[in-house]
Amino acid sequence: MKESKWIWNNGKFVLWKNATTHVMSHGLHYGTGVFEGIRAYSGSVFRMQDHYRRFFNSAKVAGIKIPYSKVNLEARTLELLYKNGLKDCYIRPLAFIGEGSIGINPGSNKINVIIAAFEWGTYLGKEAMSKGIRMKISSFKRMSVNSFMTKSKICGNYINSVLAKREALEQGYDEALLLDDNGYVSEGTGENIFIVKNGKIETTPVTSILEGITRDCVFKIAGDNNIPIKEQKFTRDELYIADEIFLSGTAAEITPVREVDNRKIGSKKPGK
Ligand code: PPE
Repeated sequence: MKESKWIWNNGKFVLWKNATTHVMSHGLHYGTGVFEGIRAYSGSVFRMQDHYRRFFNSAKVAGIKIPYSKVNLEARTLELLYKNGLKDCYIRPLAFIGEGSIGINPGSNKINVIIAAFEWGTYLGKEAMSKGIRMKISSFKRMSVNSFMTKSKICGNYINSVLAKREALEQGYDEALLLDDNGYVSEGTGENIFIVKNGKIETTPVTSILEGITRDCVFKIAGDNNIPIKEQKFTRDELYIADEIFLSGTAAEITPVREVDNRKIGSKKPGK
């Protein structure tokens, strides 16, 4: 990640180093915030409206009322890129509950909204795209849908991903793969997963995952190329014998997987 000059902070553009917050912010203590991850390519923000739609939906699920309109945040995002001179970058909108009442009930504490934009290269390591990554099934399960709301990018939810990611890296892998409550494959710590078998693509149903916007692009691209694609539950052994596996996500883009639990996948090279 490379620092940029300006951050949009509660209605104003402020210098990166001045975009600070109070230590008694509710969001800091209880994870009461929601965020998005968006990329821009050559100055065009990729599916911006879909990302802001999900941002507002996340906030709705979390019971957070964002005090700006969607159109306003979209316009400020474009302005932020312009002010920072950024064309290829990652954009991080965040809304979180601020200081005031402490304790579980956030009361009427102010809702803070920020948008940051910065350069962010390959998410899963330098060689991820050319060689594919090595994954390990995590000892942490993907959180249960009735405990945490998996369709929502709620800040606090991400402790599940942080635990799994750290464990995988400490054990020498590039990324963790989480199973759901019932033992089926769910997703990576920040990516959806696809398997290819006999020329057909399968991905997990939306039940326990974040409904990725890149995932939706994969459906569209497969459709355009007449490649059969469907949502289907699958188990970890189906991963081992898949012809190809890849991940999708805004940060990860499309990343090939070359190994799961030390088993080589398909031809050991990124597939078509
Ligand atoms: N699952 C999870 C849990 C997830 O966080 C992401 C995005 C996805 C799937 C893919 O969704 P989409 O980006 O709409 O295709 N993860 C974001 C956060 C990454 C981070 O490290 O922070 C992202 O890719 O921006």
